[in-house]
Amino acid sequence: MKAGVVALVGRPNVGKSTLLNTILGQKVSITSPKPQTTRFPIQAVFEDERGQIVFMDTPGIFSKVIDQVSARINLRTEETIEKGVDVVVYMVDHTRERADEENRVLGIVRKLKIPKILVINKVDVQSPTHMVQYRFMEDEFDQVIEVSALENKHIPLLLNAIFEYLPEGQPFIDTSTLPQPGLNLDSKTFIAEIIREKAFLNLRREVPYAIAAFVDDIEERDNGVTYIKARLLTSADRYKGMIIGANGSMIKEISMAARKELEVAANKKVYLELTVETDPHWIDYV
Ligand SMILES: Nc1nc2c(ncn2[C@@H]2O[C@H](COP(=O)(O)OP(=O)(O)OP(=O)(O)O)[C@@H](O)[C@H]2O)c(=O)[nH]1
Ligand SMILES: [Mg+2]
Repeated sequence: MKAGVVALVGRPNVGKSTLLNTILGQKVSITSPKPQTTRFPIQAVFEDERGQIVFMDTPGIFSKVIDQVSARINLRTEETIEKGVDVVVYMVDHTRERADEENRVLGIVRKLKIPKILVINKVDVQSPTHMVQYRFMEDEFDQVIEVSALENKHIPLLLNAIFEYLPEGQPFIDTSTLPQPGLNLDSKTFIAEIIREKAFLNLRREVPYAIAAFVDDIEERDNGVTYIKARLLTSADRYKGMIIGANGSMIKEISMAARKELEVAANKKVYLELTVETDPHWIDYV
């Protein structure tokens, strides 16, 4: 049997969380077209007859730290990959140029003395492509695999490679004790993440980077409805206005999208009471 920890690393937006969701066959990590959607390492467990893989989805590392949020996020990623990881899956997006940012992440990964798999993602997209620039990195890796995380292409090849490099051992996470199948997140955090994803998908420009989501209460009512009380916290009044939108249209949109997804995930009716607050300490919830 094989068992170990695999870190998914790469710059923002390459598709790390999408890959994790595809491998697990369920949503465990939120995704969006905006960089640094993932803010803290998310642990999810994959098991089959070959053994157990504990995946760590990490936030994409920014080359230039532009604010307090990304400084905190970068640090978390670096700390995660420096301890207790058996195999690193380094993901790149061939549709974007390599640039400085990639070199920064590569610099961090280069120092690790563990097996490394280079995963070139988004091969469902043919153009634009900078494949040559990424193929150039292959000497530094034990194996290179081209995949489409979104379209579930070549994922079994990747799993084969991971099991090949994973150490022999017994599974060390008892998945039957996890709050949700395969996923090591409590429900408040999971719900807050779904809400934050909908905010990321709907809000423009810098607003997503000035918010945090927080769940205050989850209650199973007698009528079978799950009642959830949650808040979006933001740094400034001008953002609060944008999150609420004209006549409350934006917050309604975010709230409805989150509720729909939570209803499907929980297979129950959900009532979501979502409010927006300006909170100078919002960053403590990031
Ligand atoms: N065409 C295509 N798009 C993809 C693929 N994988 C991911 N994407 C898209 O790329 C965007 C970013 O995906 P994420 O999974 O959030 O990326 P990430 O690497 O986790 O990003 P951070 O959490 O910000 O570091 C989303 O819009 C995805 O739908 C793929 O294989 N093909
Ligand atoms: Mg992510």
